[in-house]
Amino acid sequence: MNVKGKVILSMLVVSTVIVVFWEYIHSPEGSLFWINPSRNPEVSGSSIQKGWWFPRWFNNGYQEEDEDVDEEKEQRKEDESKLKLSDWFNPFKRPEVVTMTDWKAPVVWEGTYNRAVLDDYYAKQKITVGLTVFAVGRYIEHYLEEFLTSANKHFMVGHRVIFYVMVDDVSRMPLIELGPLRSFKVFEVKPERRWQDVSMVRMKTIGEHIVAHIQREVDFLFCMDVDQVFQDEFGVETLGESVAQLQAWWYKADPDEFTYERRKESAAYIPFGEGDFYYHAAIFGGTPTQVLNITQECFKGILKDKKNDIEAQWHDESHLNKYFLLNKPTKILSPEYCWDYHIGLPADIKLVKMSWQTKEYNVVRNNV
Ligand code: UD2
Repeated sequence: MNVKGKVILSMLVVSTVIVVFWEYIHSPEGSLFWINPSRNPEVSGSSIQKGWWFPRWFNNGYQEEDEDVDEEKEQRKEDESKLKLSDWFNPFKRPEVVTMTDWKAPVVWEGTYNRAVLDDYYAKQKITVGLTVFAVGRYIEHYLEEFLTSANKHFMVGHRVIFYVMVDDVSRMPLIELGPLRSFKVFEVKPERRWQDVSMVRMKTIGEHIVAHIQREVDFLFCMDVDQVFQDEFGVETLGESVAQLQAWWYKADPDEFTYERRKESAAYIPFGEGDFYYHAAIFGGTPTQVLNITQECFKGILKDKKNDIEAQWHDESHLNKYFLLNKPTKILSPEYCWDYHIGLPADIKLVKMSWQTKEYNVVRNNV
């Protein structure tokens, strides 16, 4: 090789070394020379070392770019991991019933949802679901044990659950063995003299407990009447920001037939010609923040009525219906989630998840 050849060869070698070294310093994740400290902690020293001798300003310029890329990637990952309604819900599976409201909230009927997809999604998030239930006076002996035993078996199977049980006498609390991932928190509440007040004051008590502790303990919260029994799985398809239950006796009726509060003097007043559905106060829920808002607003209405010496026709339920008229629920549960077998079993009720107990008002209520 002549001198000219040697010079060209050595220039080639030098430029190759420079290119290789340049790549090593700046190559992004996934290229040939990248060492990812997080995936390979044993060699992470080499990528740390490059920082201290290279000019800081130079390194920083690239650092910022890397951070932007990382942020974008994180955002993309987060967006991809969020479930879309179409991933778990198909409104066309039940063409004979209303499966979507005017404001595009899903109405969850048996057959419209894919629970497995949701179970997987919520299991990754390690959610905890709360459930409040009140049993005051004779409601303890009459209903509480069956309610809790059935909830233990069917409510949010496979997910962490806290039952918030409010009784007026803790010593009469039934002994129930709970399954794994389930726990109780039992609280004593003051018994009201009238059953109507027991029912209405629940709104105040639930709100106070959300503020005091529930908001830090759960991701979603349901509030239920005690005189009902779980029959089948009441699962994660029911979770949402604010969740309302269709009342079994009224789901096919025209809004003008609903037993909304019709007296203008009440805070729960809904005029004829208005209204979407008749919601059942026996089940409502959502995120703790939303449930707090529901209970606080309803209780404000109840107090306003007390001041004006008026009581809404269906007590807390009338106020709840007014609330959901003004603040549309983001999810609605079909009457399959709270069915009354006294109606019979029409063809559109495919799978009952919870059913009403027989109302024995003369046995359980102090004042009938
Ligand atoms: C309807 C609604 C209920 C509420 C009530 C207000 C149903 C299934 N439920 O219930 O949500 O809006 O009307 O009029 O239609 N409670 C006690 N001790 C008492 C009284 C009430 O623990 O002395 C609790 C208990 O959890 C009970 C709930 O309050 O389930 C509602 O009272 P209810 O079930 O007697 O009222 P009901 O069946 O008319």
